[in-house]
Amino acid sequence: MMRETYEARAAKNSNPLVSDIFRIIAEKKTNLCVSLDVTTTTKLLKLADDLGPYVCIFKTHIDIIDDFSYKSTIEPLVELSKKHNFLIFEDRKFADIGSTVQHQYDSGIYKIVNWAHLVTVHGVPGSGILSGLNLAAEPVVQKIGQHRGALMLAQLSSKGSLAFGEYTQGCVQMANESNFVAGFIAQSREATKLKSESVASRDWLILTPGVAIGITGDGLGQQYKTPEMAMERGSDVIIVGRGIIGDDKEPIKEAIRYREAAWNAYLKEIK
Ligand code: 5IU
Repeated sequence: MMRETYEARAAKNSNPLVSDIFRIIAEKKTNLCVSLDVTTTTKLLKLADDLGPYVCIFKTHIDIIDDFSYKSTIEPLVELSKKHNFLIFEDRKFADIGSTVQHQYDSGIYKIVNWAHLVTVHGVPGSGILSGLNLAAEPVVQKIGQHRGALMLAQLSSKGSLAFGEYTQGCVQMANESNFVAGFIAQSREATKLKSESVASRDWLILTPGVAIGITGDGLGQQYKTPEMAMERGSDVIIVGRGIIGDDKEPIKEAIRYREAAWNAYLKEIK
């Protein structure tokens, strides 16, 4: 599948967050997002510092950190994001009505909107979920001058997922009608094209999880494809967790390997 360069897409995209991401990818020559699924602040921060130079985005599940505190977990993570020029993506998978997600986004102990550039969102509740999140984001964007955006869960990598066909199409329709959406979590770009499209599709950012080299699953439903397969299906950024930070891995060595695999796959396809 032929594609335009990240630079060209950064210049044309009307969504400033998506432009920023394409620019970071082009500058750092990395379309790798590492999923930091660890349970202590020390591990999180060490990996963010060690792997920061090799990624465009770090994905977090902040609610699995045992010793979480805003001051000792988030503040240093934000400093590292400036040091290494990466964005932070909290894989929160919001799934409630607009009013509830608004508070889940800006309140509680995590105050996700203050530090996460991207968050994941389910389409199940309907478009009010995007309006609620956008309401929480507006004052923060104003105050700190950073952009915020949602990635809608168009497709999952796990076996038996119910997110396909008409459901996926419904998510894309919802995304089209909201400026808060930056793109999708999907297994292929094709899935994010509307079948009945009258307006030109936006240049969505596509992130693909379920990527690993030399392994097909994890015994809990995860289904892996290689970086090359993800890129061939039109992904912009591969998301890798245990392939890089698994217990038996050397994270820096693996990050370099996955980054190279995904970047070379991109270079093969550019116009
Ligand atoms: N993740 C998936 N598949 C999905 C979605 C999210 O694997 O469809 I949506 C998350 C889960 C985990 C990471 O945090 O991405 C993948 O980790 P591993 O590379 O360790 O399987």
